[in-house]
Amino acid sequence: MTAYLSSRKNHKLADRGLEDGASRSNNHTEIYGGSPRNSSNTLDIVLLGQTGSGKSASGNTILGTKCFASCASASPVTRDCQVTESHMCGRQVRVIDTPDFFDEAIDLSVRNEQIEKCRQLCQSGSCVYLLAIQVGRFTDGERDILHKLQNVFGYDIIEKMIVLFTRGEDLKDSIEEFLTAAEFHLKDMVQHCAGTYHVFRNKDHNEQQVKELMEKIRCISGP
Ligand SMILES: Nc1nc2c(ncn2[C@@H]2O[C@H](COP(=O)(O)OP(=O)(O)OP(=O)(O)O)[C@@H](O)[C@H]2O)c(=O)[nH]1
Ligand SMILES: [Mg+2]
Repeated sequence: MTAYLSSRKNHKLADRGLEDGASRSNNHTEIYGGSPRNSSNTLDIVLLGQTGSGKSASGNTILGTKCFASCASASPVTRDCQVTESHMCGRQVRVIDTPDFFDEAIDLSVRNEQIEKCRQLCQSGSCVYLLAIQVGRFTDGERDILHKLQNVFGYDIIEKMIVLFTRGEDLKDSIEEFLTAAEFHLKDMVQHCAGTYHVFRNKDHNEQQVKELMEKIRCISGP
């Protein structure tokens, strides 16, 4: 079994940090890419994952509107962390869209800047990470991504992480059947990520999938 460490004492290692080498109101207060701002009741939802995995599309699904640029592309579309703030499910939520911090198509110095920016943006007490993975496309890069994210954001990140499968419409069977038949590394990853996962169909304007996700988030982050 892969060792995804979760001990706080390992934070020092992680602090070295940079990469080496649902009733929705649609009441978006603003979109900005800059400084952290937060109140104690604010929930940060951070979208992480490989280029093209559906991070920005999932952010738009959560917010119920197209806030983040999302399209099919051979190169990374999102290159700068962006935040959109909205009131949903009775609390203030900040959705943070990120670039793929490990995509070598983006300069290492730019990626390191973005990692630092993301860290600064996630300064609320309540932060949940969504790891976007396309259904049926689990790559070598995705196998390693959890370790890389732990190195950058701390080993405890997995306790606040939900695997978010995108392109849910591509599932032939239920997600449970899909996971039963899935390769070991994917099962292992899901098991370690707060023990939970969710499926999005980002082309469907279906609020139920968002309500269900917000309920899973509430279980992890508290009310
Ligand atoms: N059919 C379908 N397409 C999806 C889904 N989620 C994302 N996509 C498509 O996948 C492509 C990539 O999605 P993005 O949201 O731009 O992916 P990203 O992870 O933000 O990519 P980068 O910003 O480049 O890192 C886009 O064409 C989306 O429309 C989904 O659930 N179903
Ligand atoms: Mg994007």
